[in-house]
Amino acid sequence: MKNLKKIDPQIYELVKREEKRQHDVLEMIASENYTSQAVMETLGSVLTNKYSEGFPGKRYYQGNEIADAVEALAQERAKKLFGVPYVNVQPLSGSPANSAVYFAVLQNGEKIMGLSLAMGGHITHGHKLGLSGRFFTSVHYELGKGDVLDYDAIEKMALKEKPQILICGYTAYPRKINFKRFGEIADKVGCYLMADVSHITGLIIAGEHLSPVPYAHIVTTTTHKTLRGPRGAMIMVTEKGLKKNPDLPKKLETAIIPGLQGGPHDNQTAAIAVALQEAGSAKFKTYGKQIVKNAAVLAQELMKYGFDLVSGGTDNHLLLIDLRGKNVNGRIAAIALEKAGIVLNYNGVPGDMMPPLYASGIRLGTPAITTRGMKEKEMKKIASWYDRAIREVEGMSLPSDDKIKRAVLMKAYTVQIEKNNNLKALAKEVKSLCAKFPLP
Ligand code: DSN
Repeated sequence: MKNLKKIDPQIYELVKREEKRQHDVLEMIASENYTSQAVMETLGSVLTNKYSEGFPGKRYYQGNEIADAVEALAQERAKKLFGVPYVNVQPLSGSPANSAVYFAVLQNGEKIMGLSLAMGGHITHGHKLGLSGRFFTSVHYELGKGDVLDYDAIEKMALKEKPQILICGYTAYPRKINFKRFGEIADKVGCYLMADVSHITGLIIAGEHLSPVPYAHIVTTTTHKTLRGPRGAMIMVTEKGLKKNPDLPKKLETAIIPGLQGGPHDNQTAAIAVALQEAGSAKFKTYGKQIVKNAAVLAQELMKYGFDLVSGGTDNHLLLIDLRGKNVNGRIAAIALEKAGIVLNYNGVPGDMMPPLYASGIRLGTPAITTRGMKEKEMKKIASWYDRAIREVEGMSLPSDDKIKRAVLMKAYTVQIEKNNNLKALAKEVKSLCAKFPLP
């Protein structure tokens, strides 16, 4: 980056520091990953200079011969990889993708039904503070016994509520999703089934999770999580979706532009195409399988250390730890773990009484560390580090109902964590492990 260094040393310095941070820590945010150099080269290409409102062969600006070819290639690769007849690769990210689906399919006030945010759903699945909950009617199902999906209860609710769109696919759910059962429920209701598989796309490609394509009408996914591409998203219409409504592709295109977005980011589209090509390789399948193996070992080991895993384990790439049993607040734990070189996010857990900013759990995942080449042996070591780090903050819980006391405690605990030499020593051990597993 010699030009950047010369023109803007401040940003150059920040990029370099971020590169070092990403290298030196265990990146365990379940939704993050490291793209290949090829993806990054494409993102930094001249394609960023172009305006291409519209779609291949029907643009509002001239000079789009190459942009057409790039987008058509991305579409073809996605269609082949997922087995769908239509794909839109223009959504800038996951939230715009989901919004575009609602914009295309619903009239104002019509109903969507998804898993509640508190149970592992996503803000764009009808949360009242987001666009989907504000302009449409939303109802939410909850997890059942054992903190897993209760399909009978979901069916009962869907038949009563009669949503126009039933949503499955989650942001903090560690178990497999029975898309077939969801498809049957949607068919009984006569509604659309939208599967938001952002978190598990890579696992679906690797054959580690059932694909929603035969059962859902519409599938949305981000491209930067287990798929390991650039930030971005795609909306797919399945054969079943086309049969229900042959106008879906047209409606989705109109929802993207002029509905919600302007010019597509052609550099991003091209980078998605590159990621899709990478995801079609045998190597990627091995990668997807290893993500799941690693998560399973990590879960087993963490449970040996007395960690309480929501639903009692994991079937996919992510784990949700309920820290109430350890008497540690989730946010405090996340701060302590970061001090120890392990990066993740604090997260609500089913039945959480704490506000989201002070949630009682942590969410972690194996996609990024698996990209670095870590395997079962490293997972065992990492689990022992979680144990050591959390021991340092055991007892640091926060009250749910006393804001002032919470703020005082939060400050005091943060200072203690900052000074904790055991956590600093741990960060050195983490760093030396990371040194053996370079970034792509
Ligand atoms: N931010 C993503 C995640 O972490 O799951 C969802 O939008």
